[in-house]
Amino acid sequence: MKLKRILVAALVIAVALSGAVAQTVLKLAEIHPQGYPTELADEEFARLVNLYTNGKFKLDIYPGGQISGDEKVVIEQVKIGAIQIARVSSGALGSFNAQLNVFSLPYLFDSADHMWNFLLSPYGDKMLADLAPSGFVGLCWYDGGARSFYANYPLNSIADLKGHKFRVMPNNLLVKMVEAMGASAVPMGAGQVFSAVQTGVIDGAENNAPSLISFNHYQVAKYYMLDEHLRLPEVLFMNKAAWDRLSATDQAAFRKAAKETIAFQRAKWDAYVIEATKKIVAEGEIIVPVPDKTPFKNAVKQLVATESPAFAETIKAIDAARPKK
Ligand code: GTR
Repeated sequence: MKLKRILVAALVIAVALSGAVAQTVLKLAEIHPQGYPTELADEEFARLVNLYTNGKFKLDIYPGGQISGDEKVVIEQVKIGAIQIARVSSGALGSFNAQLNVFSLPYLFDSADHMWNFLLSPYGDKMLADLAPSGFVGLCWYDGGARSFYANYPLNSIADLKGHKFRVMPNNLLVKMVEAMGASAVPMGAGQVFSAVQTGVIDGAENNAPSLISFNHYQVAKYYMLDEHLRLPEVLFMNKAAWDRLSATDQAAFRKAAKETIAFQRAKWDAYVIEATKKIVAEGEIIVPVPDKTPFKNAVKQLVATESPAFAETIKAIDAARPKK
């Protein structure tokens, strides 16, 4: 009996010393480079998953569009399970899970606070859970700021969009939005935008200030008009089959890790928006504030009215999340 106990103890020590805990490596794709707020959040998520699963899981992050500079391709890779986890924009994921297209309705949220009140509500959790029929498990939301138009020619008002070509993420609703504002929409992956502006295939695009830095777009599009037409939350999500292979304890560890990265990412985001804005201005970007967004809102009024009924229940929850004045 004593000998058996000694042998078991020796075995436990041997396993511990050899570090023989079976480790599962999962791949996480990120279009932005190292140091970008969402990428830092991916790293934090990887660290916490490793910690909370006692080293059972290691996440290998592929930043800077190493998997693809086109999020549509990344999402397809997650769908088939070649990549298990990714962080993408809800604008891109909406083409795979239609309920997310609600975020592609312009001027949906009044502010970042309004968006976060909603995303952190039970309805925000429900939307993550409702990724399941598309073969995904939603882990958490991140901040993606407000998106505005930028171009290689002066932009001062909505009238300046007319007759010009702007890149959008491959998503029909975003195409319609740009067309409602008087421009032509050219859907393509973020990785193609720089050379498309350079070669004159498009005149500009729309995004948040941090993305103008991370994709170097400020170098080819010097005019940035802050009309803030969209707030597209970022999503961290996982292949469902890979998720289903996790034990309930490990799933809880992944959830806990994801939840804890939200405040981390938001703080990094807020700081980086200020830094990125300073940097593009220093590099000669002309930033035009748009204090009165009425002309932009009017231009998309009809589109919003036509598209909203498909998201009636969600929009009701979004309205209810509006901060009290
Ligand atoms: C960024 C977002 C990326 C990507 C990109 C785009 O704001 O963080 O995930 O979707 O926009 O426009 O393609």
